[in-house]
Amino acid sequence: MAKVALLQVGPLSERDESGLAEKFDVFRYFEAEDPTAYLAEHGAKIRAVATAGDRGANAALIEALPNVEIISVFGVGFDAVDIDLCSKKGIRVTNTPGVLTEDVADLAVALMLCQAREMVPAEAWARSGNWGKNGSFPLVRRAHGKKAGILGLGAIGMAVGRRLAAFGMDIAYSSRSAKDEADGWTFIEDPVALADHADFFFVTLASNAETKQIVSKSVIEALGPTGTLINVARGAVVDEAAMLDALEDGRLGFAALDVFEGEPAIDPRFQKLDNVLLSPHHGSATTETRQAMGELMRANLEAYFDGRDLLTPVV
Ligand code: 8YV
Repeated sequence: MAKVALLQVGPLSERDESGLAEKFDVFRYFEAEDPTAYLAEHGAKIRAVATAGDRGANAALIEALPNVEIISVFGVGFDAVDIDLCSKKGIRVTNTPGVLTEDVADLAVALMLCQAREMVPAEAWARSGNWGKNGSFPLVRRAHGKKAGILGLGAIGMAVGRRLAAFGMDIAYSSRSAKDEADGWTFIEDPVALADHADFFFVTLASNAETKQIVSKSVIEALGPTGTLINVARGAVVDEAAMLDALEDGRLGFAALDVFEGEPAIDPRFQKLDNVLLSPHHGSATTETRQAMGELMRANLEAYFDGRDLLTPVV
């Protein structure tokens, strides 16, 4: 029997590419010199799509694939996939939740510690010989025992909170409703009030129309000149221009960011700020987790074409 035609939207690991090639007839869309001509030639035979959280599948791509049945996303975030259009057309969508939760939470906490303890400039101080020549590195900021605000208490927000509890932090969170499992943590629904409470403000919610720029100018100003904004969600959930203005004039103290609007081409204003710690969207980027994400992405595709239930369906 002929293999099902699958559109590969972006590069994947060798392991995933060979895994897909075993089961599918793979069309490497990301290598096409003329993507429009490529879709015009191959679009009608494509029944499956393998894509990543950042590349997704927008309406134009979906419309160019009239026979697509399933889109499998390598990532938990599916904000780059036109979910409404998929629902309307009966296209199934899957993502990779669960397997990356703990790694993203590790990075969020690492960003807090690294920013508060100024580990990047401190390392440069030791490495450059400044320590020997010019003496001790200046004093930095404490993290343990401080107030944390977590915006979005899904799996990743919970995993961040569990780690912060071990740092003796006073934890508050905002979510659609108060959660039983957040025992001992304070529910503060309003993001501005949450930011007002927090020294360290973690953004861990899903990006969608409802959460667009939920971290507004008011939230940023409530966090204030001593506060730190840590974002491991998506650039779109923060009013990035307002954040940059506030970081530049000191209305916001610090930021530690793994995600940006328009990434990987980030706003050059970030590069001039020494109160921002930059991370290249690396929350899930460990060898172990990326392997697990690839396996889950492929397992969903295989389940669909074997007629089994999807493992982690979105729609
Ligand atoms: C990945 C992510 O970096 O899971 C997500 O939503 O943003 C990340 O795990 C991304 O999907 C890979 O492109």
